[in-house]
Amino acid sequence: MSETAQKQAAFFAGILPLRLPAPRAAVAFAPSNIALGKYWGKRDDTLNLPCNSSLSVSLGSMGTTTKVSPANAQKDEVIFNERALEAENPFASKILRFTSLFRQGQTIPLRIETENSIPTAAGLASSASGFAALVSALDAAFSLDLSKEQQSCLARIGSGSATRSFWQGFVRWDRGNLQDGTDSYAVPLHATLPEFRIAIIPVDTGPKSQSSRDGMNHTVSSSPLFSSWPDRAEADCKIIEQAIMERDFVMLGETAEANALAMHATMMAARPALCYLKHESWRALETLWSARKDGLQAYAPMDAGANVKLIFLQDQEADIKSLFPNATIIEPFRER
Ligand code: 2P0
Repeated sequence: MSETAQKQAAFFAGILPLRLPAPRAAVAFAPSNIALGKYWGKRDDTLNLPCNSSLSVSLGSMGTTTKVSPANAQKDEVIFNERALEAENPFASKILRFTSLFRQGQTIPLRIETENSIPTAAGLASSASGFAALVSALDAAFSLDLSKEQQSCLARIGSGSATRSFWQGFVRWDRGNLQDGTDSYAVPLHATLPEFRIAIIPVDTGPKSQSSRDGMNHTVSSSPLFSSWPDRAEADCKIIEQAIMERDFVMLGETAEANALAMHATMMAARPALCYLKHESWRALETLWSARKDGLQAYAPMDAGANVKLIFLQDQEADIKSLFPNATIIEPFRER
């Protein structure tokens, strides 16, 4: 076993019981999320420990539903959007690698059926909701009754942003301080903002030029601006949380946009430069900034991709729709 696999196996062993009981069929849903205070940079690449805390809003019914059940044959099966995948498929192998860590070497063949309700055209990453739904379904299938915080910790090994996909609404992922990673998980914020809206403006729905994982590691190791990022990002999370609690949307929006642009600045200063934004992304940002001078209250928490996301309150929705007719509007606090 490689050193990485050994360290990850020890982390799973610290949370899960030594022997898993026989599984039953179980289904779980997890929402996708968009960070308002971004996670960018790891202090430990094996345990996915971040350099800074991050804070997100979940996307309501947009997410992943995963069913885990005992396999029909003696081998694992992965079905994605009703299509059986070969074990070598990159998506299937990521899921199976994680599932093997969860089983801790026990031979328990599983059938894993997973579906995304995120429109492909929205160009949203699905690894956050994917790993959160997988962990929730595994927890239920093996009747483990792990706490959400424990599940958040486990999902982190699959994908950092998955820590935040166990709750609806606003969620904070605390960076933690321990080297063993047991204090780095997400918690929900007890605040709702029913008028909160998200617009997703699709720019490019193809694969990214560089995965977030590679992009983060490249930024940490080569960007001269990165040294100032963790403290700034930590402070921004605190300001955003306070703005949420005080229902100060302008403070929330301005800080989230500034935080996202600072993240992009650290990437662009990397050597060689890393830029996820495309011509169309900049055009949308210029349209936004120009409309803001005329009174529009909307802000862009740009992610590590070309698609543009806007946050605003309900009373701005008509203006957003007329400025960006192809936007998908999400109401994260809508009752389901
Ligand atoms: C975030 N992103 O906070 C940040 C902002 C992208 C930009 O988390 O390496 O797929 O699997 O932990 O979680 C995307 O990265 O990366 C991400 P890994 P992940 O949402």
